[in-house]
Amino acid sequence: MKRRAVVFILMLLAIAACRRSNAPQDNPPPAAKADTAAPVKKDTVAQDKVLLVEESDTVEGDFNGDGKKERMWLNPPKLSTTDQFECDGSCTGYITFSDATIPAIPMEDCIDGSPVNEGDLNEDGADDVGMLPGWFTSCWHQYHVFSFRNGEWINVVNPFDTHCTQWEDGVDAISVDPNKPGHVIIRYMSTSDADFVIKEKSVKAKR
Ligand SMILES: [Ca+2]
Ligand SMILES: [Ca+2]
Repeated sequence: MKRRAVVFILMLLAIAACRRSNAPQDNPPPAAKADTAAPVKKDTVAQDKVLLVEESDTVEGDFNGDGKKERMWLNPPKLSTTDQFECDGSCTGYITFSDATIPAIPMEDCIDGSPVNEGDLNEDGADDVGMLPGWFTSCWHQYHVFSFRNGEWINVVNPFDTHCTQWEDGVDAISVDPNKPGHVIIRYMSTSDADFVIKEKSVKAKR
């Protein structure tokens, strides 16, 4: 990370030198100052949890509704080095937050994937967390949506079945129901249907 910062500074110096030679009357562009802040932010994420997480692998949002943005990411379980489709221990991944006061969300049977900032679906003032757990096999996975309430994570809606084709097609799995206050529309597929049709229904958003 230090090396990257050095490279970054060298690049800035090179750009500055370039600008000076081309247009000596120009003031230094304000954008350069803003850019230098980026690596510092990245360091902050790592220091908070003593974990080397690239900022690009994290997702920003205000998940506890305190008005301050934090970042989240998945800490995946360790995979077995000897057995295929097995973990070294449990296959539980943890959605982890840069704000250490927010407890991690354990995700059983989750070896990879990225949590999603779903916005404030249940209109309680905090962003909600969506998670499609990655697994070794199968195209069927349940989508989970969480809300932080009184120091605990609750399901905004019960986890619902989704198929990989709907994700590949870019279908939004959950959004606020504009016609029914306090409700969300979920888009899902039923494992009992062989026709692979995306269904949608309006359900109450818990908060
Ligand atoms: Ca926050
Ligand atoms: Ca919310």
